[in-house]
Amino acid sequence: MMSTHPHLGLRRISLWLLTAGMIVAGGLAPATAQVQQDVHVTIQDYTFRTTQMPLQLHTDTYIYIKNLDEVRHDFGSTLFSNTLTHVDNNGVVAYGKGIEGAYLDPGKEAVIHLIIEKPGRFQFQCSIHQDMKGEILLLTVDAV
Ligand SMILES: [Cu+2]
Repeated sequence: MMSTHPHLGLRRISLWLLTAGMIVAGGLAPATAQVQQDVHVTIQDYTFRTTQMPLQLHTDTYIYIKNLDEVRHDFGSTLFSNTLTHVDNNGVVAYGKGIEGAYLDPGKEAVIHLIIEKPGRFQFQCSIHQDMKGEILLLTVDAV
């Protein structure tokens, strides 16, 4: 007498789903990814104004920041602390995983280059003016 084992069948299905998920993540996603993605952040009147498309993971990302105010501002994010980040400030490039942010004097620009590897929120703020905050949109589905 042969009877199907419901518990075993369920385990097979979940294993198959796991394998299919790994194939999609490892094979198809990079083929459709862009080569480079840009974010433009303008600081004016103590406000961050962001122009961007939703960002993809594992893609070269350039954040162009310009400070149009008459005071110094900061572009800081906890995301930089775990991510290899380049900050180009008029030809002087700082790099590393321990960066917390970049100060911008009046009228100055900086370019931040990084590759975002983990889904989540990309929030940033000015450490000089605590109520200046913003968020960069990531094109990722949060794990439930
Ligand atoms: Cu500020």
